[in-house]
Amino acid sequence: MTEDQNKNGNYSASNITVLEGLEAVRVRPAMYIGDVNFRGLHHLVYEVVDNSIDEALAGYCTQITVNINEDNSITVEDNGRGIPVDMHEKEHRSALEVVMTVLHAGGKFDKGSYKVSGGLHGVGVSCVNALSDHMLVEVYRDGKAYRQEYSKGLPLYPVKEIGTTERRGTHVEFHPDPSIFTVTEYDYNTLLDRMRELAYLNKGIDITITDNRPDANGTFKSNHFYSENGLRDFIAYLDENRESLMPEAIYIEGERNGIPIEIAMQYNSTYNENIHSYVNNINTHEGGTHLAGFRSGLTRTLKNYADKSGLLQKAKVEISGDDFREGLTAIISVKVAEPQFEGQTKTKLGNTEVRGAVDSAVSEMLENYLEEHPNEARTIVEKVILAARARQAARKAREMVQRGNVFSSAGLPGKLADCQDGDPENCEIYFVEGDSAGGSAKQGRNRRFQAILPLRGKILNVEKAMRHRAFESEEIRNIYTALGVTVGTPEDSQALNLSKLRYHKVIIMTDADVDSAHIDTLMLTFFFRYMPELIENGYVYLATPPLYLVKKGNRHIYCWTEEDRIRALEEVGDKGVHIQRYKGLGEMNPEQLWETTMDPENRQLRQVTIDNAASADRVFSMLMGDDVPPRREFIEANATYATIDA
Ligand code: 0RA
Repeated sequence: MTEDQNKNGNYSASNITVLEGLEAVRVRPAMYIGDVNFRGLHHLVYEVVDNSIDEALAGYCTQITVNINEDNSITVEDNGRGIPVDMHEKEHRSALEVVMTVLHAGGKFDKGSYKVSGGLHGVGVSCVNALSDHMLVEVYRDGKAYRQEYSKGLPLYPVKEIGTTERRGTHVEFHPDPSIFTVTEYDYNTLLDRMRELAYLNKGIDITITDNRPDANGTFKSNHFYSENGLRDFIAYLDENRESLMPEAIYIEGERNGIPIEIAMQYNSTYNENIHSYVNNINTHEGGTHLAGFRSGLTRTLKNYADKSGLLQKAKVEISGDDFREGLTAIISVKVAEPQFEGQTKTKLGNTEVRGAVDSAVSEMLENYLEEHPNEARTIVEKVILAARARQAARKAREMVQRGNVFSSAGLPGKLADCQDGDPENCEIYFVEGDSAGGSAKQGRNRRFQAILPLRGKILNVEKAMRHRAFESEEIRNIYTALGVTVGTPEDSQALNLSKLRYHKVIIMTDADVDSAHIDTLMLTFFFRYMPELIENGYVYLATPPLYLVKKGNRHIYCWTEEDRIRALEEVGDKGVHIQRYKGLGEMNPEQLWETTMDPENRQLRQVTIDNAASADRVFSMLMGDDVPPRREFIEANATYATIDA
């Protein structure tokens, strides 16, 4: 505790509290920021930006800039009021120091309104400070500039005045502590997606993000976001590659029982439901009461309208809740004073009062909309009727899928080479492209815990297919039956029952070429649209076969990248060396395939995660939709998966 600082040069109770707090964060960082890997690293930025967003929502800030610096430190600047710097009576130090060093100090300086943004973990800037080997804050307030610096959360000196200024606002710089994080390099696209999302969710704020690390061509990236129309702009962005059925999105903005509610929705010609929900700017992947309120309000209002219009009786078809959401893209954003987050990943809103608030806002505004827009109303009802008809066909197909699962092994696909272990936790299934690679994999595998399902070429592009077509596809049915999962609960007819999942690692294994990248994308599209729970729980992986084998005498070095290859050549010298370029899995014999790609000791599995669901949604609609030119551009520009962090 020798570094503990106090104006009087001695310890006080509050100093000790600070040290204990910071120590707790450094000992168990994952408890505060989720993890110490890629996600946690990026979470630090969101935590700092959230403070500026709060200042903007309070009405005092219009501009936020984010910079990734050359050393992978981050600078966040805003033009808000600036963090207060006056002396804190009890604590004998500046308010700024308290905000920066005391866990959960944010609330002590209440701005008169509740804190609306706030990361999933909502841990505050002091937590970022504790996990940074260096942090610097400058405040520009009342014509003066102030500064303080920290290391691992401890101030290096008391807050000092550094001069006069015309500016107003806060400047925060931090460098994540490499002894804490397993990954220390920031990904521009990940931060970019989040800044874009924040700009749409909080209209009227200017957000600029810049990457000051030169890329291979020596250029720098910078993007500016500003949304005038909020969620309406967000919908237009998400549906850019889909064919809209309406001239503009339906928009709802208002407040119910003190809960601000903003919703935009639009029907398109696809068959997918794309609903993204947010609470206090946090994406609630698992939904919750706000989503339930939206669904019930939407269903009831549209059903009433359809009944009244007489179109329904003519169609003679029974409509279910799902039918109202086919081809619907919607964003629901609510601000809740004391959100209760539940669920496996703590992204499900539990506050019961929100359900009725959203339901009533949706019903009232949608009713007005339908009255005032009879043409759009008719389009929607016709779309719903089509969906209901397709659903009846889909149910038959789906029942076939589910019936298969009742007879355990007897019902498994003939092509599946199953494993012996009965505990799903230990088991893996490889989806392998083509029968020849499938053959190698079957011979090379460890049959105790590894199952192989060869896939015939390209699976159905589910982005363009109606649901019953997907369930009719033999390959897709094989995937369901092999995995053992069933679809549909009384609550949600599209939910996946994971309790019967037979393998906790679902591995896509394809060649390392462009065609295979397309197969990977088709598979991932299928998992993203039909089994998102599988990805969310971290069960989906991509296998990575090596690109080269460098051989000299009896030395064999497998190489996964160009750099690996260069390093290998340096190691063995290039005299008498033989380099084999693997064009496909089929070129490897079973032993090689096991050694390089399947053996848990040596293989490099990439876990598929969804960092930003809205962005992933848009990417999939672009990659797999009808509009070919952007797809080609995208594939040419991106060797790997844009927002799918593998
Ligand atoms: C506490 C009180 C006030 C402003 C802030 C915090 C504040 C914090 C951050 C963090 C990043 N940017 C920020 N901008 C403001 C209000 C102070 C007042 O009443 O003037």
